[in-house]
Amino acid sequence: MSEKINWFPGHMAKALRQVEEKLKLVDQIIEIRDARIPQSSGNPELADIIEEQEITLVLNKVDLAIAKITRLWLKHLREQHQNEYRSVITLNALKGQGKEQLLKELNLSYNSITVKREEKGLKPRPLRVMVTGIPNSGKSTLINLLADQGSAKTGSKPGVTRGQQWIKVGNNIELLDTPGLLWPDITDKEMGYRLAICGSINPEVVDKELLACRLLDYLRKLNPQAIEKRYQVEDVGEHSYDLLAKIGRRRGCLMSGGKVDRHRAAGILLQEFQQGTLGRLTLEFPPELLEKEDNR
Ligand SMILES: Nc1nc2c(ncn2[C@@H]2O[C@H](COP(=O)(O)OP(=O)(O)OP(=O)(O)O)[C@@H](O)[C@H]2O)c(=O)[nH]1
Ligand SMILES: [Mg+2]
Repeated sequence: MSEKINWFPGHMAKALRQVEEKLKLVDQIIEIRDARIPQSSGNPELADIIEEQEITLVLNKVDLAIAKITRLWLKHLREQHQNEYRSVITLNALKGQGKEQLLKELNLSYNSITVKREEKGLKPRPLRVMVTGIPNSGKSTLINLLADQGSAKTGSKPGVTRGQQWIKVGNNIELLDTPGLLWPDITDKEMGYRLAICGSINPEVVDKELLACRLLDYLRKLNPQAIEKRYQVEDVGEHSYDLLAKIGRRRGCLMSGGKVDRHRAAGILLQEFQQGTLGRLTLEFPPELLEKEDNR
């Protein structure tokens, strides 16, 4: 595999320019991250282009992350990054856990811009919020949750939303759906793997077998029962490459001559993980937790 993960499709460069253009029009930003990878799912380019708008950080897909670690992330982000974010919220955009808190935040912002406008003698207008984040993080799903209707197209692959779209939430809020953004050079390979494992980078541009092995490394450490139960394999302690072959054999991924088709097995494993069938997993940890582990 090359030094950099080369995944930057042309439409994303355009999407970044469009986000920059629309920034002037919005009052606030909702930045969505994936609760399984709170660090890698934060786009460093976003911080560079946002000027005065306040950011509400949403850790989405909490149903797929390990709850205890999410709580630590929440504490870390609220305490160590309080100057960067207006608030940090956890969400399950599919089921709606966290919706009320998010709506409360947005209504508070609406009240505050309305008061400011009144002071200037201006009529009230809806709060304009840009929803941004990496591909597949759940931006369109969040918008549908708040708007109570299927206005935004969603899908399990990255790059579903291709253009921007304004969607109304009641009379007071307007949300701008935007295409997922990544940054052009992902030089940290491990970060790239984690993004691809969680479905934010098209798996076709990364080595699937390698990704599956990385995923098995994480699962083995944090949720080994998930592999044992799902694929009926024992001794998950062995090397991930061999474990992948075992899983392939269990799933009937065989080539002529009876050799295991690891590529197909890797596809199954990644898909099942991304669908949540393998249960909860968090791939990144707040620094406080890592320090504690180091001192053990
Ligand atoms: N389990 C779970 N799945 C979610 C959640 N939020 C979104 N999804 C799923 O994640 C996938 C991506 O959701 P989208 O809303 O299309 O993501 P997006 O950020 O708009 O993606 P792009 O438009 O491609 O950038 C879909 O299959 C959603 O059903 C969540 O909180 N939990
Ligand atoms: Mg979308």
